[in-house]
Amino acid sequence: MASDKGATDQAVPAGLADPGRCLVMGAVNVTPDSFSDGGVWYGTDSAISHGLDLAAAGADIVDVGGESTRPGAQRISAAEELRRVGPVITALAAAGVLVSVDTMRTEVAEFAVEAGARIVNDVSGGLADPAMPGLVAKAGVHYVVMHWRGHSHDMDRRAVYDDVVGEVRDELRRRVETVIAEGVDPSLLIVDPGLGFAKLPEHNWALLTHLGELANLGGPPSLPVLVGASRKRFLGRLLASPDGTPRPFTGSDDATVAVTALAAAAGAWCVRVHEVSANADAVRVAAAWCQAAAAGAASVARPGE
Ligand code: PMM
Repeated sequence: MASDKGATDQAVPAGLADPGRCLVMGAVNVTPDSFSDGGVWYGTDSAISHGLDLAAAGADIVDVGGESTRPGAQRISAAEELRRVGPVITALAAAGVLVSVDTMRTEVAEFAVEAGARIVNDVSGGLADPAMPGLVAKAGVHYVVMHWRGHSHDMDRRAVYDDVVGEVRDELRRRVETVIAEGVDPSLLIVDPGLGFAKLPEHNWALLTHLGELANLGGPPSLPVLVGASRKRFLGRLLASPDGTPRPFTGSDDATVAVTALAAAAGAWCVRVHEVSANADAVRVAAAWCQAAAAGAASVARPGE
């Protein structure tokens, strides 16, 4: 990333707008059971109008998903996933919204890109469906490769690390190398630490504070980093009441905004959130903060000017 945007040298994916700040991705979960908003946008019409509302509130990207990845979630069929997201993606793309499809399935991604989605957000980084990188390569769309260790029904038992930052970085690097070998254009890649996916709260915090290391994957070129902290369990636990009861997910939107500001200042390329408006403000605050810091550093370096 350029020095006026944050503390790390963050990259921007080819062909997407670069407004000089962290982007905001608004999530539309067309599911009955997502952790954060399950059931709220389950109907096609309410999902479409919610996507349009998120775009109007300042989302640069609207991410549409039909399969819950909440801890313990069981998989649904591809036909059911398509039934949920197909009309929503078609309508939002037709309305000019930059749409990302949140799916681990090639057939859903294929439908979505034909309907106008320009980003495939694959929380399994191509592990759940080995044909996915080939489809993404053929379609020439952007590809979010998230760190993932297995499906939601048993991901919590995989949250075991000696060095979470090093292991997530190395596992992500191997996925990136694989998808590039399958033909994906490296300039269209985005990486994501996968907060909450086989991660305990301490793992999430460690990853959030080492975004630059994840962007570099151990060496150049640096890749854009997407961060999905919104309404996740680790925020609810941080904000637990004195008796230890976790804060319900809707009560963690303010904490999400705080993470957004910090992640944006640390160089995140994009944040995936459920409530857009305050996060859209936060990324602007972070950009102004970093620009002022960079200007201050430059004037110290050129004291006579
Ligand atoms: N988290 C969820 C769903 N999709 N995609 C990416 N790239 N990164 C994430 O962290 C991520 C994701 C789960 O959140 P939900 O509460 O919206 O289902």
